[in-house]
Amino acid sequence: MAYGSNLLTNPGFETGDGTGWTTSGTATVRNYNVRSGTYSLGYGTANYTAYQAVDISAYATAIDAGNVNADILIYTAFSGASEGDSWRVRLQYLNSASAVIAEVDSGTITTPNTGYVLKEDIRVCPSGTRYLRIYLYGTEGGSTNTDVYFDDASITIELIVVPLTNYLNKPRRSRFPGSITGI
Ligand SMILES: [Ca+2]
Repeated sequence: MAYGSNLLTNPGFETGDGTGWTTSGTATVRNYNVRSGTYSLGYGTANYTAYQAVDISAYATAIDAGNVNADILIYTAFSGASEGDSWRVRLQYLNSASAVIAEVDSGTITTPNTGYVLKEDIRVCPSGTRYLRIYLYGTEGGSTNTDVYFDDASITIELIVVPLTNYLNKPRRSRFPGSITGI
């Protein structure tokens, strides 16, 4: 089966606000430095976070049998000089208690990539996965604005029709530097 539709609400911030995302700090959605559409998330005047989780517990039986693939991704960029600002993306697999059981963590990125880079994780959902979450961080580096932007997020899942018993045959991919936790 092919990957399904994007499970996120407002994945590209095109509502013009933070609908669907839980934000803290100075997270701001605005018409600037977009990757696509009209809006992106970024430009806090200080540190900010934003996250959104999707509930995939309806597929619990298939997940626990190792028969659900996930594809989690988002694009991130600086706008011009970073002024020491940084971003961090965590792509997470959560259990029923919303504890992290696996993730890809970009770590703190300070290299000022002015073009958008893809941060993506594709893997078989670990047994016990009930939620998939994208967690974003923008950190102010000492000047006045956090010049870090996020856009075009996606979380999709795929039900494996023919179970893959050979680990090496299971799809898995992660882009951009970072650490991988979990199987
Ligand atoms: Ca957008």
